[in-house]
Amino acid sequence: MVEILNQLQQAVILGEPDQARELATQALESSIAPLTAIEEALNPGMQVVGDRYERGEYFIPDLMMAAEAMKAAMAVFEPVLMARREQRQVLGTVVIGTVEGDIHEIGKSLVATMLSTVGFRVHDLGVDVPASEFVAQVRETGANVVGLSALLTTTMRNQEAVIAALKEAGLREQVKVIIGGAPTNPEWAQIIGADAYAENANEAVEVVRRLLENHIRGKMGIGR
Ligand code: B12
Repeated sequence: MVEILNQLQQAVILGEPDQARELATQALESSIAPLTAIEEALNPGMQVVGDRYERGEYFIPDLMMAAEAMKAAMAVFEPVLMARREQRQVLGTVVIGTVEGDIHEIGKSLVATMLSTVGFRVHDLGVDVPASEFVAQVRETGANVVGLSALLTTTMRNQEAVIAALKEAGLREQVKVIIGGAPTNPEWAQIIGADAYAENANEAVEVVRRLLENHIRGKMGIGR
């Protein structure tokens, strides 16, 4: 098991999509849980890639190939995660996307997948999403949570812009806003008036559950 996970991590680090797909399939065949593979091979692999880029050892094409490898493996794991989805009632509706000017999609997609897996209805708007699109989708879907991803210090401001646009549209009270992405933190969430921050996909699930629980309790007048 450890060997397959090591190889999968290497496939991400070396940016080998075909190998990543093959190893992800082997991992499933060896009864390795998709979440284990994501947490113990894909994420740490991407971390190594980021560190190498920071040290000037990797360049943009390396990042792109690593991202392709990660996506190839995720494409193998996602159907399995979805099939194991807890078939209960829909816990809530989430609109999620990476904010305008930012094309980093992997972390956002992971959060979207995890939320779907545990029973939220998720509308993933993709990357480089303008504030107006978040507003339109919240209105259309009646979402009760909005997830905003930003991986760049230059685009985290656009999380604030989405919140402002939701206020302007009169929708802010209807939704809880959760933010995430490497340059963001709980303090930033507070500064821009988001309801919550989560560091990773697992935490995002817990936080969204908690946010909606409070929301529903509040609506029903319980605990006041
Ligand atoms: C892969 C990558 C790319 C790929 C993205 C491919 C793709 N399809 O997504 C490409 C090559 C396109 C890219 C481009 C750029 N990148 Co880049 N990239 C990365 C890298 C190496 C990994 C990001 C990643 O996928 N991580 C894996 C996922 C699983 O982790 P994650 O994204 O952090 O997500 C987790 C949490 O943050 C959280 N989360 C994320 N979103 C959300 C949302 C919500 C709602 C919640 C609750 C939680 C949450 O949960 C996720 C899952 O656990 C990072 C380095 C790093 N260590 O992060 C740099 C990095 C983010 N990039 C960086 C830069 C500078 C750029 C470029 C500007 C480079 C350039 N000069 O062109 C461009 C920007 C393009 C743009 N306009 O967006 C910098 C950002 C620096 C900064 N602070 O602003 C970083 C940190 C690298 C570095 N150390 O310098 N990049």
